[in-house]
Amino acid sequence: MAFVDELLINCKAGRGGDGVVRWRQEKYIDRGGPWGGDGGKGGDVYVRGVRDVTLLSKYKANPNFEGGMGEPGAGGRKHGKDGEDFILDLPVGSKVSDKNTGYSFLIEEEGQKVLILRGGQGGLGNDHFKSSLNTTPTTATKGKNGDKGSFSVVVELIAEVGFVGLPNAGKSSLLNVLTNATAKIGAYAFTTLEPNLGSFHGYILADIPGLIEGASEGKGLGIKFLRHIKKTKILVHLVSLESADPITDYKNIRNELKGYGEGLFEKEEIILLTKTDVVSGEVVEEISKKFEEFGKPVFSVSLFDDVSIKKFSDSFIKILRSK
Ligand SMILES: Nc1nc2c(ncn2[C@@H]2O[C@H](COP(=O)(O)OP(=O)(O)OP(=O)(O)O)[C@@H](O)[C@H]2O)c(=O)[nH]1
Ligand SMILES: [Mg+2]
Repeated sequence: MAFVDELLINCKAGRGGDGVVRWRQEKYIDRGGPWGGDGGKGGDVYVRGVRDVTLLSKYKANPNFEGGMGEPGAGGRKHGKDGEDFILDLPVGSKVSDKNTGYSFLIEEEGQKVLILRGGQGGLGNDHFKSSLNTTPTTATKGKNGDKGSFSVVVELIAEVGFVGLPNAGKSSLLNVLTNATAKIGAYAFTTLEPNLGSFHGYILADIPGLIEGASEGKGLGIKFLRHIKKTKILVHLVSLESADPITDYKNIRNELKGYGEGLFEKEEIILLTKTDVVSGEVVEEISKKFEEFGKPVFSVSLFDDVSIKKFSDSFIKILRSK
């Protein structure tokens, strides 16, 4: 199932039940006094945070949700039953915006429940309208419609680590090696079109589509995927040594992070030089030294060198645990 991280949902709270006209049943008395009860209130609509990032894909085919209708009142001044509330589960990390009012909020925690639409009030039964002047009111009111609204839901994944880099830098390959993920890997740019997640010693790593120079102006796949790594604690910036100019590649991506804003540029970063197998050991050392001048931790790996992967993985877990 395709990963869906944006969806427009239509919601309607329940309609209130109608009030009714009823008369007390008494022997020999035609209208033994008003006795009609009020209608029940329509069900409200809530959203609730759940740890399941696949939810939006499940809603996509039919993104319409409705609270239950209130039941009509009854004789004996009986109040109709209130309509059932509708609770829509959304992934933790969803930003919900009301399309009409512009009001928006973030679902930050599992179990967090937010009222988004109120059910309609129930109508009044004729018992409500009796007075000394009118002892036999024949009026009852209809239940009110519940609130309606359209909401945009945008999911920002809750990952602790984000992988960034040019297409083909080896981000998805690394994710697959370090975690249980089975991300698609390809010897061409933009293999990854949707974020991939994997768990590394319990930390969630997010591999996002590759960035290119000008991404913040819409080049390549753009930078909208960066929102998924906004909340990460740390970025791993992968730079392939296949490139003729890894330093420029690195700076270009840094520029795009800066263009995006949201604190990504300032976020703590590990530099990871990849594909060390395509150059000599001396070149790896020379380039590593240049990268160390950025004042950040620098590691180098090759998929074909288990020792390099183990070395990076051991240091990486130490860095994560120190956060
Ligand atoms: N020689 C060599 N090739 C590698 C290494 N790591 C990855 N590759 C190859 O590089 C290519 C790109 O790898 P991916 O993991 O798909 O790269 P990516 O950064 O996820 O790319 P996008 O999804 O397009 O952004 C694939 O053909 C991989 O097999 C490595 O350490 N050495
Ligand atoms: Mg990829």
